Amino acid sequence: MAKLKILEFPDPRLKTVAKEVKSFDAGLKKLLEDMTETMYSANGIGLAATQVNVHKRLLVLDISEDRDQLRVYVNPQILSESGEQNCEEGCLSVPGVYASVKRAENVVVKAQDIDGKFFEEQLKGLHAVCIQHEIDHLEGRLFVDYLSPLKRNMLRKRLEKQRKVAAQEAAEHLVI
Ligand code: GNR
Ligand code: NI
Repeated sequence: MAKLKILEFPDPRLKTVAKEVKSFDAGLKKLLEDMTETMYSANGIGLAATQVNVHKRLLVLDISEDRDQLRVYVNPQILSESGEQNCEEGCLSVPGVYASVKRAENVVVKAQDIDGKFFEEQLKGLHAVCIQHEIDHLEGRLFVDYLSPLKRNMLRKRLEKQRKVAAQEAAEHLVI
């Protein structure tokens, strides 16, 4: 297994629309293992392939406290949705930023498992939030895209500044 690098906003590669998975081969299983390790080691409750710069329709979720309820969705599709909920969302690709996003309360999802077998599921609450958040990644959308352009630009500047400071500090450590 290998931990993969997670792309961070405003990296333009996060805007890529992922392509359908057509071959359920050993390469897909390896990618799934690496994504799972990456999600757990980053303490995330979900991870979409887009975030690790692989533009295929694959995502993993685990919203359980004990981190032992891994779920895998290949080529996921939302068949229907109902209700509304607001959730304070965060994203491994937008570290340190949290914002309330309005999503459907219930969704019916159709997807394939790692062997290509189709299944359907009804999800609600945080589970529904998370899969909508991950499917957005596969469409090249981030939760900050739901914020006003003004707020998004403020975030972009703040994150760029943070990164500059971190790089500067790293450089100073090298000098010493
Ligand atoms: O770890 C994550 N937490 C989270 C919290 C509220 C709503 C969505 C999420 S998903 C996020 C992991 C991530 O970035 N997945 O793409
Ligand atoms: Ni995310």
